[in-house]
Amino acid sequence: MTTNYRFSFGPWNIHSGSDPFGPAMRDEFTFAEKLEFYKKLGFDGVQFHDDDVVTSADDPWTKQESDAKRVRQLLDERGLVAEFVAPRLWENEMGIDGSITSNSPEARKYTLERSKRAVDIAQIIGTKNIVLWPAREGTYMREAKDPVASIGRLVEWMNALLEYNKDIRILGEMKPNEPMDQAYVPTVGHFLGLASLTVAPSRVGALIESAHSILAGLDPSDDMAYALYQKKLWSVHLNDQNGLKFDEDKSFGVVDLRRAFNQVWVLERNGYGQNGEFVGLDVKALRTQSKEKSTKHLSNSREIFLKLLDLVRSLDVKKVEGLRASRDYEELDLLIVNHLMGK
Ligand code: 3MF
Ligand code: MG
Repeated sequence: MTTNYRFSFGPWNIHSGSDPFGPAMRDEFTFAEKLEFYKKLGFDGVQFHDDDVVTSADDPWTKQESDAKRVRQLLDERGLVAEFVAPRLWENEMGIDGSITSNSPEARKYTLERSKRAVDIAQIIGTKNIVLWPAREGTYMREAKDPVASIGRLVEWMNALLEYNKDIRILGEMKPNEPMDQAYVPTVGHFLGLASLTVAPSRVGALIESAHSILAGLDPSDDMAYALYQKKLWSVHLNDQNGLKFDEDKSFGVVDLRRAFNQVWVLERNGYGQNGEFVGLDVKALRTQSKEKSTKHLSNSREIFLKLLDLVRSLDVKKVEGLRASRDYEELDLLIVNHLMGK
């Protein structure tokens, strides 16, 4: 059965080019303008933070509810689907030192209430997927928090949401650092270990971002394989990354084509997408792009994925198996590189 892949991205993936060292370089498209790009660029799924859906996650619920209904209507009219909602806990002042793992009981209370609203928003826009990117759930300096208590707080947060709504699923998107110096749950392996301790392990899975695995010094395709074996790979954020530095969110495959090929390979050969999973692209346009040309990173990433998919599908599997059996990995190296070069 061949998968007909569906692609997704979030409104933050079309942006004005600001970075920690300089301001915006192009005007921001409005949310409504961004929505028009989806189908044109070949995408069907929209990823959201809670406050991508509502004007402010601190507005009274009645206002948030009407905002969310309006967004649902915009999606429906355009034949688009909401893939997930992620509470954007890391921008609020309350989350200055972490939200779930904050030392402040008041901040933790705010976090849980806001997360429950994110679940309600998800329900209105039509998705069961809640993504947890635990941005500030770690430390700037080791002694700042109790590390054991912090792990417990992450599990308690998940339990509270899983109990709050019995339909939702939590997808952990782990990253080892940035904005924090050290994250408490740095990899998918750490996260799925905790998943098994929750009140509903079958409703806790993963979203794996290529760059996040690379930043942890790991191979993204192996991280994906680990989650796929457990039937817990429910979304991906494909992109690329030049070594262990800040999270670059480069277009998929532009740094290391072979590493990208291996990600497509592991997804395709293991039925990813056959239960409706999206191929998410968490990519950013370079700051140097003009506004009119600031969506190419999305269509390029999609195109590179589809071209690599052709290569995965046309790879001579018998040859690969033969070379594995005879342990001739030098020949296998050449086979793969030649295949990538179209030889
Ligand atoms: C950070 C990320 C985030 C998450 C997003 C959804 C802003 O490295 O990858 O992008 O993907 O918040 O969880
Ligand atoms: Mg991401």
